[in-house]
Amino acid sequence: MPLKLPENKVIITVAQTGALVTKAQNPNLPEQPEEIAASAYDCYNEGAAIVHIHARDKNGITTGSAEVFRDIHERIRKRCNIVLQDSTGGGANLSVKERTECLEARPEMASLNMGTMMRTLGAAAGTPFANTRPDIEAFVTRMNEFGVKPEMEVYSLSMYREVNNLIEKGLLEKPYYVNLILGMAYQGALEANPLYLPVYLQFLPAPGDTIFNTLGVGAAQTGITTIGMILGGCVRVGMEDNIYYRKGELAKSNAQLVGRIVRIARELGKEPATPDEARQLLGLKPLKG
Ligand code: KMH
Ligand code: ZN
Repeated sequence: MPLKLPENKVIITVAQTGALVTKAQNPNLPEQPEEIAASAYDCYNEGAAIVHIHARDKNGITTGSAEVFRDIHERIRKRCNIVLQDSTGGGANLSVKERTECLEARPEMASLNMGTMMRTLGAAAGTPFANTRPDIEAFVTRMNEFGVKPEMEVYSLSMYREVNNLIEKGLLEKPYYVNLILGMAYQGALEANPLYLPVYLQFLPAPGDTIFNTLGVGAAQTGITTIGMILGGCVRVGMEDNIYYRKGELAKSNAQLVGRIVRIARELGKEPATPDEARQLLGLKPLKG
């Protein structure tokens, strides 16, 4: 069995921006540092404990710039103590090296993509989203130097091999944190079929030491995360993964998506963990000051 959260708690992450979504698809997408920070604060007020951050340049293009990530962190920190989780996934325009630069802005957590996938749609179709074993080990080594907790993003069962490799090499601290992704076919993930969740859990690496999160891309966001909570996991919502509130209706804000999952959580008897409760459950360093 996976390491369960307390029955009455759920850690909610909001992934607000991503690398692929544009304002043309949803004008409410926060892209610039001030927009990202203001939206993160609204999500914190709704019950998000963690914000997963992607940065864009002034033209809205994905950037790995530590300076932009630092700017976003500072603007968020002026408002609230939500846990800062930066994306090292970046976008198709960034090299592996550029994808590590955000770590210099000292997030508390960072995403760690657990395998190479082939992009199948969009402008970058036919190019690999490269995360080789040496890349993954280099990312995690750098995270360890900075005391950053990896959020291991798993898109299919075969990626457990890389989780196990990091555990065997002693490169991870307990509790391990694995994000089970369903429904990102254009990037090689399993379909958003909830029947995969029990299979993911059946084979979870080091289950007694692993906390899991679930996310469903697109229309599957609410269903997959609801089942994820019932199974004892953390959840992630937000416009990076889904730009709609319901079929044909664009999300007005990330906070609207957080608000819905909080209402469902409460109906299931779970309160959203505060950022400090999330820090404690995930073994993050306490915030100074
Ligand atoms: N869009 C997510 C399913 C990352 O930022 O490192 C994948 C993601 C990758 O969040
Ligand atoms: Zn991301």
